[in-house]
Amino acid sequence: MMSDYKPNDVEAKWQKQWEETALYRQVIDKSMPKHYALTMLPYPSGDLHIGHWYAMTPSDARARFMRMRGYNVLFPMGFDAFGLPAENAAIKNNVHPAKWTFANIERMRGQLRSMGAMFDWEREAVSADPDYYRWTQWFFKKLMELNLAYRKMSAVDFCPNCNTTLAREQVWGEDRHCERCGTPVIKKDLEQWFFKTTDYAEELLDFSQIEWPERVKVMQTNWIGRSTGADVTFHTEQGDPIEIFTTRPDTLWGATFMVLAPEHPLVAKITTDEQLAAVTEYRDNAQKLTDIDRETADREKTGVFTGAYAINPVNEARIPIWIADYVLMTYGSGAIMAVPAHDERDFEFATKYGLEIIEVIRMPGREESDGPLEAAYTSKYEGHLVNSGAFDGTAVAEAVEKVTAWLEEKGIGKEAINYRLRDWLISRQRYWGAPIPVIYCPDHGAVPVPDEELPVMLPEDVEFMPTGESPLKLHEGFLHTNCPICDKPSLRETDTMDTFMCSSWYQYRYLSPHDGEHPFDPEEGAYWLPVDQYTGGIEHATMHLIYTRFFTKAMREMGLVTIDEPMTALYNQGMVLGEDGEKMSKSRGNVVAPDELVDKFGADTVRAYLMFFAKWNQGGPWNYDGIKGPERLLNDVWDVGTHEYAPSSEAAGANRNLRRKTHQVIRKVTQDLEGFSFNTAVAAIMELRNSILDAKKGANVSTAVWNEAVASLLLVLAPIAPHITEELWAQRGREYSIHQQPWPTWDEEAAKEDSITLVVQINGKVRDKIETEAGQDDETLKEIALASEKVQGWLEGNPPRKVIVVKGRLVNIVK
Ligand code: ANZ
Repeated sequence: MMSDYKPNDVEAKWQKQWEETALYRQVIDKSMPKHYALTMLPYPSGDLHIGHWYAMTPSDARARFMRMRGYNVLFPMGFDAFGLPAENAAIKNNVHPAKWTFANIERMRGQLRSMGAMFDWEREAVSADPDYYRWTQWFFKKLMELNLAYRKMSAVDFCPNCNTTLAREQVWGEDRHCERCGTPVIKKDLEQWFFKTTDYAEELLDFSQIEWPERVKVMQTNWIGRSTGADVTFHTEQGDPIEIFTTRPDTLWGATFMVLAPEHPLVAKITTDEQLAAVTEYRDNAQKLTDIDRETADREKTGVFTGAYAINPVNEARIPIWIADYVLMTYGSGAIMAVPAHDERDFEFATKYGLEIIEVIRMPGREESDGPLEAAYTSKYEGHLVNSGAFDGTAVAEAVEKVTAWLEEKGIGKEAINYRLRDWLISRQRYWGAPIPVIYCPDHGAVPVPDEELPVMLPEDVEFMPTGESPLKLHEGFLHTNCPICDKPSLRETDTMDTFMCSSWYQYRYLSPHDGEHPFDPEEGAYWLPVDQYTGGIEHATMHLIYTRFFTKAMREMGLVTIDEPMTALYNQGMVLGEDGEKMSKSRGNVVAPDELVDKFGADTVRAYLMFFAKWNQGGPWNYDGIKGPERLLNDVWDVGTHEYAPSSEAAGANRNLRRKTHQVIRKVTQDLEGFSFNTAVAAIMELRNSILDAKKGANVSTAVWNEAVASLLLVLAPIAPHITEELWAQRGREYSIHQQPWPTWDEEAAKEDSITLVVQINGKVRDKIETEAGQDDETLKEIALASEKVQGWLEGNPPRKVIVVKGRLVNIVK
């Protein structure tokens, strides 16, 4: 039968009506509990792909569900509009990044509307709008005031051929070459701005106020990387202090050499003439590697002797000082004591270069006479100290604490904590970003631009071709200004801000995107904050989600918020892959285009399919055959919803069954949507559809039961397929809008299965079948089975060896 369901007509009609009636306008209403649902804002690449649909439409269904459950739900949308791709596209096609970006945004707004999501467009925020970046700049100044922003020399990746600095994602391959021209990248030192994320390292490790996936918490914890140990001061023979950080002060007596990072400032001073050439060459080579390369555990260890010696403060031993790239300048103090007997890297290094290995932790079962160690013994829990003076015999589990106390007493060292987390480098030598609002005065140094002069506008007439400099440096009108304090001719900062800065606070700007007086309206903030439910991809587990937490804590310091965390709950969706199971990409030709699907099937079917085809947090391959299931579902719903039901004379026969299914499905969908289990929710709705189709065919239920079933079907489907349900709701003469109806509740009594047939097996053979009440727990079912006369007969008075209940329907007895 051809259905007269025309999704495109239905969808256009309701999208228009929703807009005209401001159905999704979300305003403060203190009589209702609030729910701030946020999904990660897109980058305006110009085309909404299926990944956006996958991230956003289930989030929208969840937001709609919360609304029907009686919450005042805010669900905003915007664009993370600054960044490199706009500049690259501009260089390639010779269009201005602003033009490219805003044209893309316009196109994507239309595409986003086609989803039928409940976005409140009046709350839209676009980070490249002067109205927005004015506040990004204002936040920069606030961070300066709080001493959370500072300037420091730091290395950037630089392509000597393109003559430009490169972002991390523009450096490719193991040989670290330029994405554009293939030339190996070098490091260049520049003065850059940093935010002190490290000030919050400890607080960022505390997840007690947020319900985030374990995986994200673990990734953040590792990213922050807290280690406890001791700072210990060694001295060179000449008397220069060398500070080291160690997590194992208990192994100090086993330190047989020291290693400095090749960039360590002391290297130049201590290197002997004989070693100078080798040291210089090694240093130059180390420059080319990233910290990540250098830390890779399975890289062969290399290094060079400096010719100098240090004195171990605990036993006055004279030990050689080497440089090696496995020691990083960016961690601890950039120098280590090497304990080859108990550290794997040091063991490998000592073995390679013939350096001394002294065992200071004796593993249980090992004897003095067992000969040299074959590998580093690294346990912190088992064994005792040897060759360690007064500490000989101390259990290793207690040794760190005891030795640290002794070091403090002797004034050689002290307890210390180190973090892997680095301060956040926010300077970008790029055009398409928010200008850093600072003026450099010859007398006053770095002076923030006064508030009344914000925003520092990004000029449009800029040569942004790669030249090796920040493009704004070449704009005379932008560059030259006067000092806000003394009016002397001064220069503006010409770097722009990392776009992660823009996205660290966008959830606040949504609250009042047109506010000219504050970054966000405090009244809106008091009502809506924090975000109750955030959804987005796992790829943001560290950077974005650490930056926005840092930002919120800093905003608390600014007195702007009273919350400690930006987002109470987080849920990560998976990814839609191509039909071939691979990541979608143009070159593979496996890209699924949502616009075409919407034309062909309608947005509701695409939404239902995306929610149905896989568990949302897992994702999986797209399947064109698979979409037929949801397509049929919506056609059937249309069929049922538009059907004039007339019960037959002996109707009511199947009342109980349809009512039961209705209430069971309401219960199931409620629980599933609560837990983001969209696929099982759609499956349950399909079951209800089946039961309704059966009733339709038999015309064997009462009108009341039929109406309840159909209304419930539409209500539970409304968050998933918002247009068709709205249309059928209206056709059935119900009040506008279905999306403002209370979520249906279920009656436990009605949902209860009447009875089940309990199958009892003994040693795998069916021996009895017992009719019993449904929904009893396993213990009760065991008792019922064992009480059966037939079973007792088979057991012949012996207790069973084992009784297993399977799925509440089967009892397996082992005799
Ligand atoms: C001596 C020692 C003996 C160490 C031993 C370990 C085991 P985590 O746990 O990651 O914090 N280290 C310190 N600074 C370093 C740097 N800048 N680059 C490379 N390695 C560095 O690691 C701390 C340990 O890593 C420190 O403890 C130090 O080696 C090394 F049986 O000191 B240890």
